[in-house]
Amino acid sequence: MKPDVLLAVPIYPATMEALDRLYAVHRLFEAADPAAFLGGVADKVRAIVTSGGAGADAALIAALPKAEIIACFGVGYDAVDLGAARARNIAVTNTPDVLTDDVADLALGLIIDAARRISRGDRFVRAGKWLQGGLELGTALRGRRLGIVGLGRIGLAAARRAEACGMFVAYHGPRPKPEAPYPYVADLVELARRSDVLVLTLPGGTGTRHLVNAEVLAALGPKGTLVNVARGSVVDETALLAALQSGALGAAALDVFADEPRVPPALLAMENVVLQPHVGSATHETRAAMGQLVLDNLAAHFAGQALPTRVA
Ligand code: 8YV
Repeated sequence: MKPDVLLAVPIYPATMEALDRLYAVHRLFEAADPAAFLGGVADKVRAIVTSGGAGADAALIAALPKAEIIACFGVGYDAVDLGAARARNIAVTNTPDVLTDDVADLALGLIIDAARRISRGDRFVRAGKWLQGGLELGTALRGRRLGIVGLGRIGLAAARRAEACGMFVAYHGPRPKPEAPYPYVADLVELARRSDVLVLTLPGGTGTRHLVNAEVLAALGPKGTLVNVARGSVVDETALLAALQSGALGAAALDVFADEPRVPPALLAMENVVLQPHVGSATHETRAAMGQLVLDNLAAHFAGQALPTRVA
């Protein structure tokens, strides 16, 4: 008999097809009445497949008393209630490494877009404004200072790309990384003060919630740019809006938001803001590789083998 798997949200189509071949898949996102749906599968679901954004909260975990594993289609697992999983000895897996380059590419793309106004130029041409004159000048990347918040795999990959553009890199995190070839700045406000562009590549979750607050944004300053490819939760979005509106912060380029897919309407009207619909890992190649890791973790679990990418 195929093991029963709850699929919380849609993921990469080919991965969903593979799940259908290998497991009895129950699609929570298609249920008209999710609570009744969960009640109907509670006595058989042994695995939960979810995304980085959707995760699995305590209520979902409690609703599935036979769950043994939560396989997260994403590197970030901050939306999984690890305490609830641990209390039931439920394994949690994620999809590290395979998405590092894509997320770093997007971070670089956002850095370049904010400085060189690519999206803005696109809107300008489409609106026919070029006929009246050229776009305002942008800012060179060469020689500008990049602050990375969270020098993990993605932060390091973003740093290398920025260096190739002639930027100077420094970083902040919970502790210095002796192997890192960049200066460590223990105080985030100080890093923001010393940066022209601040890129967020740190994990989300309660430990980093609103780490980027009004003080950090003010330190980044009227000529500074905030780039977020991490989680919306790490930024105090109200403070970000206020800083952009008052001119205390120069620009922002955001792939993630506090309440996705809802984006604060005030941001939509700002020309100095670049907006993306959480697409850091959104390429065919990477989503396929992420899906394969989900499948590999499930297969290992049901075969009683060590999980390839277990986080908890
Ligand atoms: C995905 C992500 O957008 O890896 C993460 O943590 O946020 C993303 O790669 C998401 O998990 C796919 O829906």
